[in-house]
Amino acid sequence: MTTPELKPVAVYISLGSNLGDKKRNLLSAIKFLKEHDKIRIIDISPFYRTEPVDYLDQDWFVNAVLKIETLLIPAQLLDVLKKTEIKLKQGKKSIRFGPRIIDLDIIYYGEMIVNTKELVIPHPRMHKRCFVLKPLCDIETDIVHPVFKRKSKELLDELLNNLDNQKVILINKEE
Ligand code: PH2
Ligand code: MG
Ligand code: MG
Repeated sequence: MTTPELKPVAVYISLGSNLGDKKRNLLSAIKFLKEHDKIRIIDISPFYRTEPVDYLDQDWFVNAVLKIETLLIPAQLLDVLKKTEIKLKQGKKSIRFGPRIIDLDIIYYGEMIVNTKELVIPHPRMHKRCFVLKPLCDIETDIVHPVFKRKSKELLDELLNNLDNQKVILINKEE
C-alpha cells in the first residue's frame, strides 16, 4: 500500500492590530509565518484602517487577511499563531476584544468545520465583521462559508445591507 499524499489546505487568517506601529505589527506577523517550513503564503490582502467593533472605546485597528497553504492541522496551526502572537507581544497582556498588538484568527480552514473548546472554525463572528469580509473578498469573492453555504461576497453584501456601517478604509501602499 502506498502512503496517501498529504495535500496542503488553503487557510484564511485575519490579522489585526491597534497598538503601537500597527502596520509593522501585521508585517512582522506575516514574516514569522513565512519562515515556518509548513506554511506557504499565497496571498496578502490590502491593509485597512478599521473602526473598532464590540469593544468600542479603543483605538482604530489595522486589519488584513492572509491566504496560506499549510500541512499543519488546525490545532497545530492555532499553536503557531498563538506563539507568533506571544513573540510580538513580548509579554504584554491584552483583554478580550480590547487593544492588542497583534491578533491572528483562523477564518476558514479549507471547508473544515471545527467546534472545540479551544477553536471554532469558521470564525464564529467573521460574517458580522466588515474588517474580515472586506479584505477576504479582495483575495477571494467566491469562497463558500461551509456552514452558511454563502460566498464571501454574499456575506459582505448582506452585512452592508443590514448594518450601521462599520467603517473600513483602504490604506494606500505609500502610507
Ligand atoms: N478585533 C476584536 C474586536 N474588535 N475591531 C476591529 N475593527 N478590528 C479587529 O481586529 C477587532 C475589532 C477582537 O479580536
Ligand atoms: Mg479576534
Ligand atoms: Mg484572536
